[in-house]
Amino acid sequence: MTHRSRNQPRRASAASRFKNSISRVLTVSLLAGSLTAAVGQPAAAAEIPTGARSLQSVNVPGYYLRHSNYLGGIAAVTSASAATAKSDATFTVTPGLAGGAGCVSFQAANGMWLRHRDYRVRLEANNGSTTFLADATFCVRDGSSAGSVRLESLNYPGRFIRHRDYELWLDTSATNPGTFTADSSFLVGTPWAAGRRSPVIKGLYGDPNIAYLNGRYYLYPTTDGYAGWSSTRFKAFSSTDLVNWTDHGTILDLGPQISWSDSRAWAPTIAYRNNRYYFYFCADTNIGVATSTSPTGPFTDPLGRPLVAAGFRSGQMIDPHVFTDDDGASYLYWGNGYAYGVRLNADMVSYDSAQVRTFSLPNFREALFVFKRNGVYYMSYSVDDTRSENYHVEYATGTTPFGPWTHRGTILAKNLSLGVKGPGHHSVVKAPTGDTWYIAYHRFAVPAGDGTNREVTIDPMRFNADGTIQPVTPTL
Ligand code: FUB
Repeated sequence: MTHRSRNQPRRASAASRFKNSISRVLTVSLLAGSLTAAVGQPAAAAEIPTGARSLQSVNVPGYYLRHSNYLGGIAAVTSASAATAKSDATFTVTPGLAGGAGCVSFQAANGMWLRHRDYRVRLEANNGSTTFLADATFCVRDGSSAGSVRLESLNYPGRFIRHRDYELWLDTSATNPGTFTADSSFLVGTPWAAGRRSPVIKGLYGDPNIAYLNGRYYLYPTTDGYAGWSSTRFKAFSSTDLVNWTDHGTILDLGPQISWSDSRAWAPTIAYRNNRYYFYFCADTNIGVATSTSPTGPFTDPLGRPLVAAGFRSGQMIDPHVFTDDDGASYLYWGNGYAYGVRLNADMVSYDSAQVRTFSLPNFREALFVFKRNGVYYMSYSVDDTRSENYHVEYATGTTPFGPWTHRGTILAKNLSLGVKGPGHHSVVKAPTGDTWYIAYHRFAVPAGDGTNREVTIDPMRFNADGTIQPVTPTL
């Protein structure tokens, strides 16, 4: 395949190129922040840190790798550029979709990925095929100048992303050999735009329980990244805007703080009553409760035993949730395979076990979550297995905290074109003003997570005029 060279930027002489390279680094530093390395420093093994990045052409300063009309190219971007131009020139760098040591993939703000097809670099949705994953994976090599990188195709070794006529192609060095190395070299800088906004809390977490308490949003998740979900600690995060989150560290550590269990710290939830915060949590498939005067602890166990012990009823005694009704009565919901609910006593740490209800909910697996809007009780829950990409959220509505429940359908499900798999174990929060609602949930970490390597995100949740919930569109 030959391609006519048109509109090619004029090339500078070697001497002025060197001079320009110094001023280019200064310019880039000012415009785009820190680079992976600067001219004058010894070249380190090429790498690109994950996260949002912008990549500047080495030999066309001020021109950045970007997508336009779903095709890759380079274009000028400055601080005065439109937000769209900045966003199009920003990619979230992830470990390579197809793996490979030192290999990465590039995801745009709309969730699509840079991939090559017919040697043209394009922006396309991930269809999950082996070909797509390989076509979207590029291995980082040293570039033509210190600190710059080149991107070699994983499945077409010897072919690199390069610009030609301001377009991005996957070329070999035989294509325009005179300029090939420089045309395929990029300086990696801080991003022009925010890039992918999720996960909202950085790192691997699942089962996010969101609550609005005392003027802030709080998230209480399971800590992921452990085989068999074997973490033993709970953390808390808070935010005023659902975007910037403060990590409050460990708020409950099963080992030293809970006498009756020190394993499998899962799926907590919080409630506020009697001027105290009540933190309900799973520990080795028992449900415990700990209390504090602060939403970030320290929490202490008032019972010295589980609130709901393993074996109390059929199924696993996990995934507690507490809903407090307008009349002040609080209800505890929980279960896996079997859905349970009971009214808590006013002390929030006891209940009448003879009054435990079992609910019939189509497809129910776990993670019950109840909320109330306009007098309607919404019973939402997760379906399938958290290790399956088909894990999802369905819901029912009722006229009391105990139903009867009418199944309404699916709220949230996978979206493979965005790389969203296994979205579930959600929670719901209403903003302090208006009729604005959000759903927090986990999904397999993007791009390479699974059922024990999950990450947390939040999306708006909207209602139809008849009170049914609109399917949530997962965003990134
Ligand atoms: O995080 C451990 C378990 O995975 C939770 O208890 C379940 O709901 C599932 O998300």
